[in-house]
Amino acid sequence: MFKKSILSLLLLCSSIYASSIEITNAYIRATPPMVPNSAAFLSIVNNSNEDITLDSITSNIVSNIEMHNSSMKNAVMSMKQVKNILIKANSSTTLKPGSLHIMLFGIKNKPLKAGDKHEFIFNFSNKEILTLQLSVKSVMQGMMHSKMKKMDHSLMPMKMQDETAMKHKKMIESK
Ligand SMILES: [Cu+2]
Repeated sequence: MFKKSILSLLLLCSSIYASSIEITNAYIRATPPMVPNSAAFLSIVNNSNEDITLDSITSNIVSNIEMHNSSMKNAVMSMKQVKNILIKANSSTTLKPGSLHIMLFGIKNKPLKAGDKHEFIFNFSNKEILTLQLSVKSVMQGMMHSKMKKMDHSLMPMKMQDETAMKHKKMIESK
């Protein structure tokens, strides 16, 4: 009985510690055979009373990972590398197409197939490190359709582009 309560106390402590950051709804966008880059999307929940930033992400499946933010300017979607992603205290930040995202450069074993899972390591400013298996999902079709419906067609560029297909201008501020 005594042993049991010690154990549950330990479990409780570790779960309190582990849950200050949660990553939910994470997926990697599936890629066609020749495409070298992809993107990952997810929500980060910060259950702590302090602002936290996501500072870096690593994975063995690609040669480089950057955090990006997309924006629409004069009907052209462009994106820019960001140093980190802020998750305010007791709040959450959502990475989604057309907005903040995780950019994956140089896929080592092309293509990224729907249904596969790959390990990613997330490093946060509070020294927490989360290791997650992210699923590959084919989301291109659905995303394109919903974009088309909302968009003014006269403003639409000749070729629809998204984070995966977009040319990456290196717009990184001097490191
Ligand atoms: Cu990007």
